Amino acid sequence: MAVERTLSIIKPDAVAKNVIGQIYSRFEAAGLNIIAARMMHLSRREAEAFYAVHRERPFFKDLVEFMISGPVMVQVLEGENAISKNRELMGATDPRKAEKGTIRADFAASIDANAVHGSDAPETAAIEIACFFPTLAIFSR
Ligand code: IDP
Repeated sequence: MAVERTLSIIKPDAVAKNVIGQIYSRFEAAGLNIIAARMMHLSRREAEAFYAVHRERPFFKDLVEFMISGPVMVQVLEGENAISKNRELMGATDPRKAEKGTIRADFAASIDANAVHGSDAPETAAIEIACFFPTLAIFSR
């Protein structure tokens, strides 16, 4: 198994619900190390750039509005198969379809406000991590 890094974002809805710690506990229990973290309030430009792959999708405008509606918690997770492991912990994009016990099933209200983001592949993980963290701010162990 490969040690990977992935970018995770706790979205404005979950930050507002005060469940950062509960979500962090799930990462830790799954063997994922939090090796960088920062709370930030994304600008419109940052949110649009981050979700640029979805620019043509009908939900793009609402997604950007939601992502800038409040602070987010951004972290780099590292561990064996971190990318797929985090996606498993997150559950399906639509919380109504997310498996019981996943972050989205437990904390998300809708497909628009679905609690967390996680990179979906090694290439996107590398790009997304570089969006938020310089190498010097990442503490692997
Ligand atoms: P993911 O977050 O599970 O990887 P993506 O398909 O990459 O899902 O979509 C990015 C984000 O865009 C989702 O987390 C969700 O917030 C939003 N989104 C995706 N599909 C829809 C939709 O059909 N309606 C509204 N929002 C959507």
